[in-house]
Amino acid sequence: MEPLLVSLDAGVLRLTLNRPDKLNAFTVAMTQALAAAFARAETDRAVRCVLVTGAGRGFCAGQDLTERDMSAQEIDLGDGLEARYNPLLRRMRALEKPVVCAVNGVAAGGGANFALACDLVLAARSASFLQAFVRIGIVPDCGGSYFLPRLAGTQRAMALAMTGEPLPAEEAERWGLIWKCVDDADLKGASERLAARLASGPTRALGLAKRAIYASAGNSFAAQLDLERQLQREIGASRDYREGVAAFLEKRQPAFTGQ
Ligand code: T3D
Repeated sequence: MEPLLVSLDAGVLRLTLNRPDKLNAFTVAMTQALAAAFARAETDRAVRCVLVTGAGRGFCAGQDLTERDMSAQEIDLGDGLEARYNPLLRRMRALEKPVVCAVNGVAAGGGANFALACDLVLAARSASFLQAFVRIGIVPDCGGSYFLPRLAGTQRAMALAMTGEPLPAEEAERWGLIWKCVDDADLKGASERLAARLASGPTRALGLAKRAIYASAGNSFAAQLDLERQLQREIGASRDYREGVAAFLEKRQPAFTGQ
């Protein structure tokens, strides 16, 4: 069984984590397939949005714990992060195209933080986010210690990391960890509609907006204004900008091509 299902249709690259019996826990093969899919999204102009979800009742239970050789004298967990997870997360955040995540069930450990690394996160009402790391005696990784305090504040981040208690999707929405919680039956439709809308948007402008918003965490106000000027200068040369203004003046919907 393929650990990751990949399909491209109408500008949307759909990635489905596909180990439903193991709640889509990450294996080496799955993270390698994810890296390849995001590499494709970088270069394939037909890809204008990425939509990630999980097969079955869970979204992703983090690293597959059966892959570790627990009989080894020394275990270097940093190796897996360096070789697979960190490059994947950097790649997702740097991709100048929107990445939508539809969290269909429990998202635990690296699975929760992989979801939070996506640009827009929708979750089914029955889903939950679980910083499972403490339960097995390790620290949050896959960007969790970066995302959680920024999105939810230090106290909430600390509580999630130190208790390992599941955070229900509705609470995750109230805390600003995710964009929206929807009824389970609506998750597929809502995430498909969002992805389709983004895939027919002004792709370059969406990508540069993503760059600007992520850059703001490390920038002063003055530096951010400079960045906005630089990006606006760049996007002002795009075909989509001309199309957007023409459509407004002609009182019609714009037909953006992503150029
Ligand atoms: O190692 C490194 O490289 C460092 C990097 C770490 C990144 C990480 O992600 S560390 C965190 C790893 N994940 C966890 O610790 C979570 C482990 N899973 C759970 O705590 C629970 O499964 C859940 C709370 C997520 C869900 O519980 P529940 O009761 O709904 O389902 P379940 O029965 O526990 O799981 C269903 C099956 O999936 C079960 O298999 P079985 O017994 O039916 O054959 C279970 O063993 C399997 N499964 C769930 N999570 C994992 C897993 N198998 C391997 N690895 C998992 N992480």
